Amino acid sequence: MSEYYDFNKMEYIGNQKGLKAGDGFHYYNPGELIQGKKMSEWLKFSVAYWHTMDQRLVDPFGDGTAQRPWDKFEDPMEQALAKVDYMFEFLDKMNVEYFAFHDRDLAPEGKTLRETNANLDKVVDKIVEKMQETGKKVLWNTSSLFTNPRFVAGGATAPFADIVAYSAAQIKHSLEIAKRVNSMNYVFWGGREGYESLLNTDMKLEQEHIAKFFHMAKDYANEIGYTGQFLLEPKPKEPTSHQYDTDAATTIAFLKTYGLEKDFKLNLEGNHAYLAGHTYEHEVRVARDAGLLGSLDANMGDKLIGWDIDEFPNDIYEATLVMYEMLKNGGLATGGLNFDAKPRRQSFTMEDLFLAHTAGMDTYAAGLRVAAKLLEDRVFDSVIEDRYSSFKSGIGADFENDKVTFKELEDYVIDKPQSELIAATKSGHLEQLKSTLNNYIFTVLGK
Ligand code: XLS
Ligand code: NI
Ligand code: NI
Repeated sequence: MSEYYDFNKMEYIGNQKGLKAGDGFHYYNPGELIQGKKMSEWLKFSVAYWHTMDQRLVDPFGDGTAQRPWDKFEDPMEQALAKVDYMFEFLDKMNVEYFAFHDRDLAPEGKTLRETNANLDKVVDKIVEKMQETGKKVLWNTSSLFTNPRFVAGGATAPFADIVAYSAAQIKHSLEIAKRVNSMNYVFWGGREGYESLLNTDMKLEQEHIAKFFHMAKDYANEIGYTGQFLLEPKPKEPTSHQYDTDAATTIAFLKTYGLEKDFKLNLEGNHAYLAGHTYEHEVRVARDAGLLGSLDANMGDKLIGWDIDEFPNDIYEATLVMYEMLKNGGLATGGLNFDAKPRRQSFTMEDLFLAHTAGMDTYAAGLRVAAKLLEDRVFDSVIEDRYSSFKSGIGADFENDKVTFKELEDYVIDKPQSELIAATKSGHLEQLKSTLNNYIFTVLGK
């Protein structure tokens, strides 16, 4: 492989004092076994093409600041093809097995969809070659039904039939690509699938349209023999003020309402959880409880900024609790940890891209280590077991086993004095638990 970047391949160096971030991985040791499985298998890290290759580091107030070696290619197709080489070299140097992309990340649009597909196919040809050469894999691909002005009012939920038709044709081609590159999953993030105001929106019709659209997508995948897992990615707002796939719970209700729950799981993003007013671990728990945890867009938000800033994860508490849910789920099956993340606008060098990925990988690897120990020691399990123990016998067991009616529950409590009821409650000991969590983080990572 040709050398595009002046960086050594990232290897595990441990966490001895004095080692600078970026010298290597301090916590991510791909071959090390955690609960009987290699870290690289628990943590199927993925690089996001749209950020790492395409993101110019713009914000709503300023132009891009990114400095990239591929900027030297002026012809858009030439640049698109060159970026494939840079991408694969990046994956190799970062020690990452997977990547993810939207159709429009890869190649410029032409004058018609036919021309656009031809541009895209040229780049996909090269990607397929590179994949065969290197063994790198696609965690998921998706279609951008939100960047081009034709999607001003949505793609599958657009109030214009021509745009819905175009969206279907675009997804059809993306599914063909998914089959070619053998994508583990196919993601639908409802870019502009939502609304700004009910004054001009038929919400029910739009939701029926997108449900029909998803059924058609699945039918087409079956027809061409694409067997990757379909994923929906919830987000509450931005760009529209009411995104239909608001959060995990809303998205699960949507899937069940329209009979799609057998065909879809969820791809959950950290920053989207914040925007929905939830923690990341809450979203992952909701999906896990429903048996619909698919994959993770591992990024984080900022408590002080109200938009999707896609920061690389560095919050060890969040990573620990999310990895805890992941371990409880027995892993992510076809899913992984996709860095839907970009460096900050002031971190504009190529070196920052490497450092940012290293930080994200180490944060989740550290979280995995702590979570595994918390599970092994049954820290939360034993607390939770004890907290609900009154359902193991007496009236609690009767309630659990459907042996009591409302009337019998009333009989049981009607004459109980307040003091007995208060005595039936127990402290939640939350301060102690949080401090135990701190201790686990310090001791497991301090080793
Ligand atoms: C945007 C989404 C997007 C999806 C892929 O907020 O996170 O990047 O992951 O379309
Ligand atoms: Ni995302
Ligand atoms: Ni996002």
